[in-house]
Amino acid sequence: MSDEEEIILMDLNDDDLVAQIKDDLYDGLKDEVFEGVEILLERKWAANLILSDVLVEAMRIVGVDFRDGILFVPEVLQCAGAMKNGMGLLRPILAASDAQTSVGKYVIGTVKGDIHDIGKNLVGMMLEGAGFEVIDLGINNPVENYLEAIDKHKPDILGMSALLTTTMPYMGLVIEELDKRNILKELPVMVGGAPLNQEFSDAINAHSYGRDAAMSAELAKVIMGKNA
Ligand code: B1M
Repeated sequence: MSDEEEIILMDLNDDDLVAQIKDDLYDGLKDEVFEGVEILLERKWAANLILSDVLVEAMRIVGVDFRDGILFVPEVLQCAGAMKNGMGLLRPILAASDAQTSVGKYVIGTVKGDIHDIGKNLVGMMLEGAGFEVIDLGINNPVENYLEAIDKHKPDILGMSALLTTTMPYMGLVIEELDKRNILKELPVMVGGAPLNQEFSDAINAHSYGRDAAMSAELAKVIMGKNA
């Protein structure tokens, strides 16, 4: 098929459609990714499967080419925009909760110096789906933002996200501040993000490490004393 020839997403079988959505995300094509996700949902694909096997997998490929200097920041921003467009469709499904009352309050934010927010947003969606009230502080948060939010919202859990090896140590700094103010002993802190691991989480004295969004929501329920 020539590049000019229009691809009708609806006409593709599932395998070809998934491959096409990944290509479209790689090319930063927001509307096409949206439409592709819409079709998969119409074909009764589970939202979490679309997320993990299509969108997150496509973004993994973007990450590899970004690392290898094949893609650059402006292109990756387009990819992120396309991913967010697809995630927007999944959000109401993933965040729909059967819980009648809030399971707990969860404040979440990406740390200072870091503007990555796709993973954090995903964790937020999963938490909402698990029945949490989520207060999202957004990106690039200095310690003061966390302290203010803790004071204002009195959360049951604080979550921090970092995607850069240069910003992950900032989580330790926030935890130290919480400790100094005697907040840490009453407020479980969960940390997460691609470069983290359990060892790092232990080293900075975090309460828990969330490896991925689904696991983090399960962990949060366990912290609240709800069975996961
Ligand atoms: Co950035 N970037 N980036 N980037 N970027 C990475 C992280 C990188 C690994 C790419 C690479 O080299 N392969 C690399 C970091 C290398 C390192 O630190 N060793 C990198 C770099 C270098 C940079 C810049 C410095 C590039 C530059 O300017 N030269 C720059 C830094 C900007 C800054 O923050 N100050 C930069 C910029 C950007 C964009 C703005 C272009 C864009 C972000 C757009 C946005 O987020 N709105 C971007 C992107 C998209 C990426 C990659 C390609 C994808 C990240 C992503 O969204 N993944 C990324 C490569 C990669 O990670 N493979 C890369 C999908 C997402 C679902 O996964 O975020 O891991 P993730 O979240 C997961 C888990 O980690 C976990 O659950 C999520 C869902 O399962 N999780 C938590 C996350 N937070 C959690 C919190 C929790 C619990 C679990 O509890 C609270």
